[in-house]
Amino acid sequence: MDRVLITSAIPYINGVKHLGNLVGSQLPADLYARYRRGRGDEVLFLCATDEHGTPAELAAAKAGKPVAEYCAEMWQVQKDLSDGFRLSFDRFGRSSSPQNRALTQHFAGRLDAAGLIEERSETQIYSAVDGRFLPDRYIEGTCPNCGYDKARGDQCENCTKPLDPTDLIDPRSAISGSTELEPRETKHLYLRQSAMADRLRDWITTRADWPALTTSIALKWLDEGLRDRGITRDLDWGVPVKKGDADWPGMEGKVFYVWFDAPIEYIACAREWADATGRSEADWQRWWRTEHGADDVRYVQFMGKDNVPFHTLSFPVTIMGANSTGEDWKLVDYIKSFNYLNYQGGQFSTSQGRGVFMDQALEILPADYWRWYLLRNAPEGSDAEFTWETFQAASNRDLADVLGNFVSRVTKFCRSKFGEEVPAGGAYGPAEAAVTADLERRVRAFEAHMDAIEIRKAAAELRAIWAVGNEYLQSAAPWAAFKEDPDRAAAIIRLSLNLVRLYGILSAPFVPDAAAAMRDALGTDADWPGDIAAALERLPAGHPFAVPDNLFAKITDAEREEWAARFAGTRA
Ligand code: B3M
Ligand code: ZN
Repeated sequence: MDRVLITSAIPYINGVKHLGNLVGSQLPADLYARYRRGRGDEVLFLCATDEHGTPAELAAAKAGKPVAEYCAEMWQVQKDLSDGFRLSFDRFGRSSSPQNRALTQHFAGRLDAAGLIEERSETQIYSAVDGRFLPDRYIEGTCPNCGYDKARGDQCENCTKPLDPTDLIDPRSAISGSTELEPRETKHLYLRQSAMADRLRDWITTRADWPALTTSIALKWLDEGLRDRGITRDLDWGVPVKKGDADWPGMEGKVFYVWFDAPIEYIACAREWADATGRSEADWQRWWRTEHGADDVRYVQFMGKDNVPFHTLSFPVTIMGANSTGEDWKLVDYIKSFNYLNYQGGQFSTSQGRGVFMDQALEILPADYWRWYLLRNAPEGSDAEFTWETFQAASNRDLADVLGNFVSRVTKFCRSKFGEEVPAGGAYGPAEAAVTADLERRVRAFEAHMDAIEIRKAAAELRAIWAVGNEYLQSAAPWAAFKEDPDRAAAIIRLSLNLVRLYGILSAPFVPDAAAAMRDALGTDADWPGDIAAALERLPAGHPFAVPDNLFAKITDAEREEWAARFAGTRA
């Protein structure tokens, strides 16, 4: 049994996420977590809301609520939606938790002890109209790298380049729109990432198994010369700047930058999990501290490509820096990153309300439909495109015509001819041997793709595994066999019911509700199939079952047109 720590990038608290966000981190992370659990591994799967920084403050101001209240409400909204999508987090935490506050302050103290923090007096942008400094997203302007005119002070959404507010061309306040901005002196802490550049490069260049998307982004920033990063802000909301438990002279009234404390929440979330479930310090440390048991943990992170620089460079500096003072925090072992999912020829956009959002999706259809479509089209090699036509086609062809149809035909035929139990009689013959051999190869290929987190390939193989059942049923034709040789028909159906069981196990990471319905109908376990021949004998003659409700409804053309029209514009 392996131990696997899995984290998804933690979504900003500022509103409901769209399907592009979902497929870029939380959903594939859930797929992998469910798969590893299915294989019998011990898994700790963590996610949280990212509650600090300007995204939270701006959204709360827009909602007319105190930021703490806004965050508490939005956490519940996001939690309910993640449950709705069956995201199986062991803990859905909050970066504003006391655990994260303590750990963030702890890491800052360690980094200071390691000589990796520098106090700098610097000019930041002050807005006279707003009466405050404008860090990060409080400022907008044109990206100096790509010319995008809605770039924000922390990062360009278009080309992903991390920015400082002073980099922007034609800057304006995101609060008031004012362009009456003036540079003013203020003191801040900088993380000396540049001092760690060689170590980071050595580390990243030895990760030969990482996706090219991950390493290419990381190496690009290293090649351009890694800049030190300001890790404090003149804001009210956030983790107060401290050195461990001690005050930090000169830093009174300042908070840590959101991108400093957000990844530390991955660790704090494990501690939240332990605290909330009556576990001990040792119980979470065995996931995170190599000398406390985490040396045999495989740690896998999931994220969109715009988050890669922070996870390959900044957060590792935090970990390596603390470790250089004698601590033993675990570094990530594998970073799975994603391109963007686009919506009907443009971008999904939270700020413009463009696309389909998680709450809207669940109002239309249950989670399995979305999970299957999004995962089979995961933006792995390049950006992917959401269209209503491909959504309808994938649901109808794969889920309804192939998987749902097979389960329905087999169980209903059996009920009508043999009753609601696995029929006896008839031995498996050459056709069954061929199916078994085919599946032996395909299931092992599916596992290899899932192990490698090659999601599109895994989905294609799973669909092929479903199709094997349909093709077998079509050619073995138990309805014809039944008339002359009921024993032969019984053998076909016995194998087919065992295929339903197999599908109820293999499909669970992708379509957990349908898979559970299949296993429940058969009254069976979820033991991962080793030898396929043995797995296809698992349900013996006489084993009772029930015909499950129709697993998937077809999406009609009228529905597709209605939804396409409803989601053509922008969300209010
Ligand atoms: N909240 C950005 C995002 O939601 C950010 C991720 C933090 S991961 C530590 O894409
Ligand atoms: Zn840009």
